[in-house]
Amino acid sequence: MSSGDPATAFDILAMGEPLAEFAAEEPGELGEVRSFQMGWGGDTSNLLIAAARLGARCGYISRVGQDGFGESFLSLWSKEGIDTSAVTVDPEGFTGIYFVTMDSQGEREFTYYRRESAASRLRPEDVEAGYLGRGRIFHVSGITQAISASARRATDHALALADRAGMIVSYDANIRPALRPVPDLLEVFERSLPFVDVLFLSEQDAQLLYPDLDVDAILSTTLTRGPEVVALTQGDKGCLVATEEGPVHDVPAHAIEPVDTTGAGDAWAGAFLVEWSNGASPEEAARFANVVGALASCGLGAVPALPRRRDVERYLS
Ligand code: KDG
Repeated sequence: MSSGDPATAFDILAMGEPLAEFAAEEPGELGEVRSFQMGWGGDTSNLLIAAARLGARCGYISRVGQDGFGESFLSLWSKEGIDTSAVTVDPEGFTGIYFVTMDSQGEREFTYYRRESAASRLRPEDVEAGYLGRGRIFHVSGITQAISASARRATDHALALADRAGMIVSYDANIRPALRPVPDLLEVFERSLPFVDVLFLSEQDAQLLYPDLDVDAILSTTLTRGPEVVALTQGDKGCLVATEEGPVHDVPAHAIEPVDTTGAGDAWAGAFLVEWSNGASPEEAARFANVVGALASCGLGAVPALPRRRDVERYLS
């Protein structure tokens, strides 16, 4: 994607909350684990890093605290080549934190410390039409809308601006019942769909939002509400990709033994966007994204294992 569209400065702009990440290095409850790996998370930040490592020109709209974690994110983004001119360092907020723990069955759990964080202070004034207008794709998620009322208003404003500017609008449902009750998340999700061109849903998101529908019904219901493409990821089963005109493509996953799937869905979506917006068909983009998602699961933490294009090529050869 480094060839990019010369008419725009950025291939992908995203808005959301970065979270300092503490990934347990051993199974156990939060109070029992003694060793954590510090790293970086936050779904929209993960997606941008994944896309930047595949060659996309990216920029982030966010807020971090005036603290060590905020500094660490700013230096990470700059190392990854992500523009931070729309990231505010907010002395009145702190950079959010989350812990990732794993029970003996391998079930992951996220514990958040993010209420009143700097990013939850995102507001419509943080979204400048001039900045958005420099991008080709705008990406946001249900998490950005769930962290606070002002972040939701900022997202609604950005979705409307991006849509009006003719950008490709990408949206990951990322349903997190720990942040808000599911009926509220469903209401915001459905209200956002008319602005969305590419929708990403995990199987778990789909079940939480529409427990009474099967996947075919979920794909057709969401497609009729606005998106041009709906991608439903199904972990080790692969993914389904649907468009209004074509058949539903069922693209198998790559058999790997995952170490940590945190961030794999974000990497998948970033890779899909990079390939699809560069002319690949939805099915080809999903095939590529399945490799990226698999490789992203091969290390502890959301960011360390995100592959570069040469890693994907090496894997495929
Ligand atoms: O997709 C992984 C993200 O969920 C993780 O990095 C943390 O952004 C996060 C969140 O809010 O759950």
